[in-house]
Amino acid sequence: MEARPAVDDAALGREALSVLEANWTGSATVPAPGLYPHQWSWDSAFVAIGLARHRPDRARAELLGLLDGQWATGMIPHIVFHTPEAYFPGPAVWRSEDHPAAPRVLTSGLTAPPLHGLALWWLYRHTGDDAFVRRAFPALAAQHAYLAGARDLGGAGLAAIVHPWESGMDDSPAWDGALAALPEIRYGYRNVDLDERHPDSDHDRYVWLALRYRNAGYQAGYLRDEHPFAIEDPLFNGIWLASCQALAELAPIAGADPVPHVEQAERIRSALLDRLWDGCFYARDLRDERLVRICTVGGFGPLLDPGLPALQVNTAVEVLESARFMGATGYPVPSCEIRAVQFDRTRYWRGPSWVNTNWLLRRAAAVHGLESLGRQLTNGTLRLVRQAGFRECFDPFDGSGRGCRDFSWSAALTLDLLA
Ligand code: 2M8
Repeated sequence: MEARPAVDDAALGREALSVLEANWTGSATVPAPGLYPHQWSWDSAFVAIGLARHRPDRARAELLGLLDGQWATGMIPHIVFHTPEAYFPGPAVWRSEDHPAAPRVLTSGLTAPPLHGLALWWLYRHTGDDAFVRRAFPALAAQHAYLAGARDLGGAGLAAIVHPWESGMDDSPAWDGALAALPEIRYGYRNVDLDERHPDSDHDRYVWLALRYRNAGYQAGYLRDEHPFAIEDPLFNGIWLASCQALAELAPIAGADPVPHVEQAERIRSALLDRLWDGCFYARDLRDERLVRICTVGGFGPLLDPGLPALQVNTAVEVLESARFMGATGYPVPSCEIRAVQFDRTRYWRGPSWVNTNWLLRRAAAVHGLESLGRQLTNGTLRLVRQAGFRECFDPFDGSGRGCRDFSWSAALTLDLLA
């Protein structure tokens, strides 16, 4: 494993800020130079959270840059292309310019975990900036209305993802079954090193799914009636619930009614319990109405809810701390349970540890008053970045870095962990 000279907290914080400075393009922070040269949606929310204390001006600009890409439907796209930098799948794949609801800036046609309400709340908590809340609140309320209207494909109160890219955990084994049910596709498109990603040919299916949705005009009716990939994911919905609660708290500042946001959060909670819980939270595949019985780090997303009943909190935390997850690895938190046959410590969301999911779980520990768990997550994550740098992800057993270097959310959330 690569050795780095020992760095104290102040030096680590300075390094994090300089990575974020280098990744700032003038309108957004790219996730990493080279591999991800545009603005990614939930990456930007994490960057805003990390910068809230240190550079609130930049955190605000980050969120506004992303909101420039919001569609008139309320959808916040998973990528905003502020520059012509080459990337696949880029604007030629998404053709947002052909859609009447798309903004002037080019974007993808998919969405991403709706963390932005929580990011706005975080920023408010650290700055007390009422004016920014008033400015951003309506856009985030519209985002939530889009999810409730166009994405409740199961009709029970949860938002469905319609592509693995929408989950944020692209290569997670939770999508293997749904992808395997699609026709075999051989485009041969390659934007990433597949040795680090999915073991099969599924990358071509990702592109095929995106093109089908685009060719259907990004219509909600098509998603409901025809699109072959529709999954209720506990991480996406756990994050949405937390953002609903955030908007409920911010509503009075924005001159809005908190009640619809409280009610939305309650609907999501009861649907998570009814539809995704069975000893831990699993994803539900709506195309064959079954739970996808593999426990991933995404299954802990509902812990972000302070109102989650004690039974689910205690059981989920037991699983998290057990030898299925943190109990067996030297570092928090493997992205997939290690006893699963699909677990692979070398492939992206199929095993490695990620700073952003560690941060979300630390937040969950804080909302439930689980101090020792919170400390373990904080210290373990800081150990990872101290030893291996701001890598995209990490081997959960030996802590070595994987994926790209100078990765923005790893740097930004380190700032928050150091505070
Ligand atoms: C990864 O996703 C992109 C596609 O959007 C990829 O696999 O190339 C994921 O880790 C996702 O969560 C993240 O937002 C994105 C940019 O960091 O990279």
